[in-house]
Amino acid sequence: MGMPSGQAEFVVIANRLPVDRFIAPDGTVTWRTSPGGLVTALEPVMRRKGGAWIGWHGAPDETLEPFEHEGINLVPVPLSEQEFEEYYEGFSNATLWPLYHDVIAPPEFHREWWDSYVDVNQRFAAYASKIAKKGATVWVQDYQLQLVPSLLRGLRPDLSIGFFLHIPFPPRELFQQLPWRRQILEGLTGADLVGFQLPGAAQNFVRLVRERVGHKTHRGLIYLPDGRTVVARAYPISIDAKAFEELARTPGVDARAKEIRESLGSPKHVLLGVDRLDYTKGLRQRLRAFGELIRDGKIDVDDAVFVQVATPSRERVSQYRLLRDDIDRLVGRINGDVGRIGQQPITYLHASYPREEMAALYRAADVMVVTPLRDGMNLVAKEYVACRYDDDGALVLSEFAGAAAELRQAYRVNPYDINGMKAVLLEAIEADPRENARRMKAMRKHVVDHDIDHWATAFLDELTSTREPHDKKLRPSGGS
Ligand code: ADQ
Repeated sequence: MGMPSGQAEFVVIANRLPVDRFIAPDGTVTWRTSPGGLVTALEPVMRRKGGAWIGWHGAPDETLEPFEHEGINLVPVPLSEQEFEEYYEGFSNATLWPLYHDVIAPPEFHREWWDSYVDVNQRFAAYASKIAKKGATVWVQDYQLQLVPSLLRGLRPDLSIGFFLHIPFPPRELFQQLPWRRQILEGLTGADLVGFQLPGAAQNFVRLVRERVGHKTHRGLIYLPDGRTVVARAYPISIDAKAFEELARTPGVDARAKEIRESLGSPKHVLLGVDRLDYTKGLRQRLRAFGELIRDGKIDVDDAVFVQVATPSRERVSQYRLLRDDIDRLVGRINGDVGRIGQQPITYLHASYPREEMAALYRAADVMVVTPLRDGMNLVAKEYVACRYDDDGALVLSEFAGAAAELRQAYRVNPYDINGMKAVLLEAIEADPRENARRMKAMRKHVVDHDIDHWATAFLDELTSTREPHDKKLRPSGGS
């Protein structure tokens, strides 16, 4: 490896590097930092500590040397085409993703996918063990890398290892389906600190470790036979709220928001949904509810427009292809059934936008509709709130999004209850501006006080606080 071994005091390990590659027509290659809160939050720590980020660079069957980008050392991990299919599309996104999201889609269990997941996790751990300085802090991200904590601890017992799960952690009734349940639990207990979005997820994890692995636990603590104590706790992730607000206040964004409303025919009410095209996001339910409100005559097609931005993702996984066709058809049907010439009730876009355009969309929307069937957090809800600096606008939020635990003043919905959702959508559309202001103000305060920096600092402070070995007398662990 090009990067000097054993130099990094702080290491982030994530499935993807925080950069995207652009190749100009003349062949010059440039890397651009991918938009995302995680890099922004970790950048200062990275710079201060000479940190490194280990992750896949996005192209299969290609090996790249480590390189520096905007002051951060990037260490690309190669994946073969077959590993991309089995470890990433397969085990990560067709086994773990649906299993951890309430089995909304049936998870597939394939032994070859698991083998590939183990191999790739071993590779990530090996890279980290090579570049981390003695006693360094390593932060492993998300469900693709749940075995890395214990694999890395096996190689480098001197490190402080943290893990954060961005998606929900399921209750035992669902987790038990996984043929490799014990290996995953043991993989995670290699970390000193295991972070989740919600306290309930941390409780699910601790309970499973007690029952399945047989370790002694007390509340959020797990006592291991080797004297280590693993802490499991909730750290709800957030956004760079200040940056979003500043962007939203720029004249360019303001002008663009007005332009968007005009292009939509200056309707009285603009409703907005912004999601990755994913079956967990409740797109079908929300569009049905909106279509029925027009059909029932509760809203006039001349008064309201629903803008749904859905970025295609994981397009080679069959569940995602089916979903895309399903939503395409539904939008066509609703527009065909209740639209008029020059009046399409749903404007549907498969696009990925720069931040400025996202901020302009948030500024243009009177009602933001976030209705996942299950979501670890949902940053879109927080981004909308951060951009509403006039304390106007209404947020409709599913009770199954992690964000619902914090954004308590949102118009709350159960996305499985279409009639309930219709009633709440109507309530949000017709709400008194003073009522919306009261709600938005409280939510904005929360998001500003609990931003991404607050999240990263809280996690890293706990991870780097020293913990003496516990003196619990433990029997050899059992479990299955
Ligand atoms: P996601 O499932 O991807 O994240 P979310 O939290 O909503 O969901 O984050 C999506 C991000 O992508 C937002 O920052 C949003 O602005 C951006 N985005 C969405 N559509 C876009 C578009 N068309 N163009 C440009 N940007 C777009 C996972 C979990 C979540 C958890 C996050 C972070 O599923 O529950 O909140 O990780 O932990």
